[in-house]
Amino acid sequence: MAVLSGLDISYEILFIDDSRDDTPVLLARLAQEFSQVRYVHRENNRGLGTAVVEGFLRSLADFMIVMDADLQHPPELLPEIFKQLKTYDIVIPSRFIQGGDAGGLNVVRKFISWSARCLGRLLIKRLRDVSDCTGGYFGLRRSVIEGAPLDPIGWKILIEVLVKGQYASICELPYAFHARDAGDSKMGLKEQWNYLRHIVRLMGYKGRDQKVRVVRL
Ligand SMILES: Nc1nc2c(ncn2[C@@H]2O[C@H](COP(=O)(O)OP(=O)(O)OP(=O)(O)O)[C@@H](O)[C@H]2O)c(=O)[nH]1
Ligand SMILES: [Mg+2]
Repeated sequence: MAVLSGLDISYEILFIDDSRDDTPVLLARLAQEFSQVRYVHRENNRGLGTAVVEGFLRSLADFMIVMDADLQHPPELLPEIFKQLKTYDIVIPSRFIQGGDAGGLNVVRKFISWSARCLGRLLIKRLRDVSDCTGGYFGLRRSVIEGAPLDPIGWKILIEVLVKGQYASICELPYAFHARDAGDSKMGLKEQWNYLRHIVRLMGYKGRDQKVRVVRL
């Protein structure tokens, strides 16, 4: 909110919460205090990908930005993402272009993340020109996913959007992904397995051919 209040836009922050702890109590308090905050609490946790789809369905906005709730995705980038969404259909902050940094991951995680990206880009044409297709920070125009049959497995909602969405342009912005400073990671073997299942399912998806321009800033 500190970042967004400097912009002359109306916005909302929508939390999709699958927790089993006291998070809904905290979110209710926040929503009461700040009219820009809304939240949805789901009883049956169906994972990060479906949480984002739920967010898309609940939002009425023309421009939407997806980010992790632990603030590893720097909110300082929100104004730039928003600005570029006026020109491009999808805006993807990337750790892997000049000026970007994936320092928040240890060596093992970096290797797993690199293999996952290589595999996705090798097997799925629409991921080929995108340097950070496995990240969770991105912005999009509503028109990209309107009518798209989004049905992700696991976490990687961006690959689902890139394969099933309708868009003509993508903008990549460099950013630094810093280490989490509290709590435990939820990324584990199960999510890596889900990613493989997701890739296999998307390989079978017959989308329309579309020409896409990818611009790196
Ligand atoms: N709604 C919902 N969100 C989730 C779920 N699992 C993870 N998330 C969100 O996804 C983000 C990424 O999960 P993290 O555990 O932080 O994993 P990571 O950022 O890839 O890796 P770390 O560097 O270890 O934090 C979290 O910050 C949450 O916002 C889930 O089951 N439901
Ligand atoms: Mg995290």
